[in-house]
Amino acid sequence: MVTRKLRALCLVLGMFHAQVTGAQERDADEDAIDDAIDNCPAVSNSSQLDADDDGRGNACDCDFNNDGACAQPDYSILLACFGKEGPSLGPPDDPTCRESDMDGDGVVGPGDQQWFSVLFGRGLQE
Ligand SMILES: [Ca+2]
Ligand SMILES: [Ca+2]
Ligand SMILES: [Ca+2]
Ligand SMILES: [Ca+2]
Repeated sequence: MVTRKLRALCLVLGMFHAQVTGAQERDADEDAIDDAIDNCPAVSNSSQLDADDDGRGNACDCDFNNDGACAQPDYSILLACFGKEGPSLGPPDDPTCRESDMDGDGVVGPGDQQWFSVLFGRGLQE
């Protein structure tokens, strides 16, 4: 009898715990980083790489020249960095080409171009 009551209590407590933690730890993109501190809440980027340190992770930061828009000039920067590996000399707006490495694999390549085209036109997202 006591065990049954205890079990019921544990079940209720467990549900309560799930509700509380569910509210506190929302992780929409399921990258194991809570939305509250995720620098790209809508894009899975567990590395949280943010080359220009502007609070927006590389994965969702296609504004390489930091003019507030994700547009043609940014694409030109990506093209200027295309094929470059690691920190290497790029255009003035992304001198190390590290911002253009959107997927964070260490090289600016087709993956980043694809990533850019997904974000292009959508505008910058919070
Ligand atoms: Ca994220
Ligand atoms: Ca950034
Ligand atoms: Ca821009
Ligand atoms: Ca890359």
